[in-house]
Amino acid sequence: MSDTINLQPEKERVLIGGLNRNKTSDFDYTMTELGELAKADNMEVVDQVIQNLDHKDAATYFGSGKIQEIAELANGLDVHTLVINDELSPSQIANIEKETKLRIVDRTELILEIFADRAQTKEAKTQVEIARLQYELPRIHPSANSLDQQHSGGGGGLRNRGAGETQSELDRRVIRKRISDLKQNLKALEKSAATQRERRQQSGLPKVALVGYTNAGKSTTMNQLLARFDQLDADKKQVFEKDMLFATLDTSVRTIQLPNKQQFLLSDTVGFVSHLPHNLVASFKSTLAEAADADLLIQVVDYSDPNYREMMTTTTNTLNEIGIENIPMIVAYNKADLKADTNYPEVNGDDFIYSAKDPASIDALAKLITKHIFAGYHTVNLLIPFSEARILAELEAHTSIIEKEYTEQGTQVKVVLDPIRYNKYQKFVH
Ligand SMILES: Nc1nc2c(ncn2[C@@H]2O[C@H](COP(=O)(O)OP(=O)(O)OP(=O)(O)O)[C@@H](O)[C@H]2O)c(=O)[nH]1
Ligand SMILES: [Mg+2]
Repeated sequence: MSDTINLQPEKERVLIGGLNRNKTSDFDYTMTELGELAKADNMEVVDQVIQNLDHKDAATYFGSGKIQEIAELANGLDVHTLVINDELSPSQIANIEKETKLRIVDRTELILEIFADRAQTKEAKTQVEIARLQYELPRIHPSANSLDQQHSGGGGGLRNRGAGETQSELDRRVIRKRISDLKQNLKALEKSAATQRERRQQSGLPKVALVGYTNAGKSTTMNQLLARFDQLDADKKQVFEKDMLFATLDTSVRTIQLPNKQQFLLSDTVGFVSHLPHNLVASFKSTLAEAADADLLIQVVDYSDPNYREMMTTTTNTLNEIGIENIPMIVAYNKADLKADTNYPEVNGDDFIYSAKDPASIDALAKLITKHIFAGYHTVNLLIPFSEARILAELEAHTSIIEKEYTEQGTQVKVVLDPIRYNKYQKFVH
């Protein structure tokens, strides 16, 4: 239909390029990933340029012959932007821009742009803005105005504030101030998240966190577990899931209650990508605080992706980088429905093959989780005196009561207790 209005902003046509240093085996994977990142930033990848080189050129990243080749290719294809598979120095970017007349976007800037576009909550927006400003700070080019020249001989310091201050210095000062203000705001936001976390901690419920590469199906897994086991308001508690990179930037925590009334906390977290920009790692650290103190991690893997092994390595590296180690982990190979000749659900030790869209898989996953987190649980008989009605109410709300009988001495219950309550209610064991 000719009169349909296309609301999609037009995609920017780009080239992607990278240096294959030491011919590393994961180079092709990082280029594929770069292409996906570019698509996620509303770009259309027209072609790619690759150079095999042991060391990057200090001035122009690519060797000079390659730079000419890129300029000609871009000209022929009528493309004006080159996305590079690395973080470049400000002067490298300026040099390539000068020689090719192309706009240069490096990997870090690309990821930051996607994050800025996706951020929804105040916390995520603040984290991304800090990271972007930190990235921009060394990249402010001295302006060509005369104040710059006037300043070139003198030192910095207070003397030069005010009238003698150059535009770029002023810009830097404004940015530094903005970063420090944003960090203050973030601290306050993180404090309230920490308070909430503490409150959940006091509930004594086991904590399970979904982690893994972006677009693997973490949020879908969370939503299906919710729909299956927490029918009450399940649709209101659903999290955002979509076939795109970095659909989730914030951690969401939900309570899952299994049919036997055992409960656990499940958190859905931000997805990973390789070569995460340094100044985003700090924000990942706070966003992933939920995963850091989990009792069990479920690493969700897109088993149907040919690069799933590299994605798993990326996940392991990122977890290590942000200091999440030594937490028991189930490796959950998702999207088995898209992989030929694959049986699912299938459990093999701590490996689990499944499809988040298959109810039988979700039941099997719940079973596997239960086996892990409720291992230290005890089934006991308690005799609760009538004077302790509060305790009975607490047990009814939070534990799985198998039998209940009123006797003259009080209420007798057979109940499954977590290790904390098992200690706490020792004196009532009958
Ligand atoms: N066919 C199929 N698609 C799936 C399955 N699980 C998830 N998906 C799809 O994969 C895409 C990504 O799912 P999400 O749950 O948003 O992935 P995520 O891991 O939360 O991604 P980020 O939040 O970006 O890190 C969505 O389009 C889902 O519908 C599955 O088992 N089979
Ligand atoms: Mg998600």
